[in-house]
Amino acid sequence: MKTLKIAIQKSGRLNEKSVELLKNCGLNFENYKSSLISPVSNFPLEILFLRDDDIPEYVQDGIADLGIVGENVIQETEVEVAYLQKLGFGKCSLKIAITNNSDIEDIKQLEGRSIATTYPVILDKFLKDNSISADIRTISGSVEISPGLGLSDAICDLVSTGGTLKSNGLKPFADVMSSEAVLIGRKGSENELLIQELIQRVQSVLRAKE
Ligand code: PRT
Ligand code: ZN
Repeated sequence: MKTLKIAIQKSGRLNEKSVELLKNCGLNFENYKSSLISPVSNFPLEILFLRDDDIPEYVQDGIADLGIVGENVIQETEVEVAYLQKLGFGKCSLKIAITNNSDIEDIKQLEGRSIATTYPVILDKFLKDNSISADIRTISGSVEISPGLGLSDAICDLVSTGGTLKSNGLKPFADVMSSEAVLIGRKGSENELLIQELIQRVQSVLRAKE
């Protein structure tokens, strides 16, 4: 029997919950911070620890059979993967936010304005859907300081508690998408039986939590 591979985040907001979910599925593995691959001793499975941004492509390309990643990352990387199960953690929303003293009151007023984001693909679709043409400024991080520095009129970033927006003098203005961690798989994988077995275990862990 071929060994399955599942890709999860190596470190960050989804790591701990992903590891906990797999352990609750009865899978025995060592969770060494230094290793990139961890074999499961009681199931034909290996766990790959990766940057979250790389997970959708690894699954699409068949390097991993399964993955756990935020929906926001999947949408941004525009890959073709199968959504197998929503996992109920890592919940957040991608929002456009403006400064507390901004003159923008209606979403149409974003026309011609600049918006800083690390999610240019999703933002571009949202703006097109709303027939708005704005200047998307793609940056790699610390998006929330950009309006204060005069680099943009608005930002588009993930929000969970809203604390980061608040402490940077920003307020949420428009919802672009909501997201949570999901289990993804490759379309047309040859390991269907083992994958089904794992999905069933994941679903019974989730049901037990309800
Ligand atoms: O190193 P690697 O590339 O793997 O990780 P990363 O730094 O890219 O991602 P990480 O670990 O920060 O987030 C992983 C995933 O967690 C994201 O892709 C989302 O699906 C999910 N998630 C849930 C969040 C948040 N909540 C969140 N609040 N990701 C980021 N944030 C950030 C947000 O960008 C902002 O800076 O937290 C800040 C806002 O939080 P609040 O609580 O102040 O609103
Ligand atoms: Zn990342």
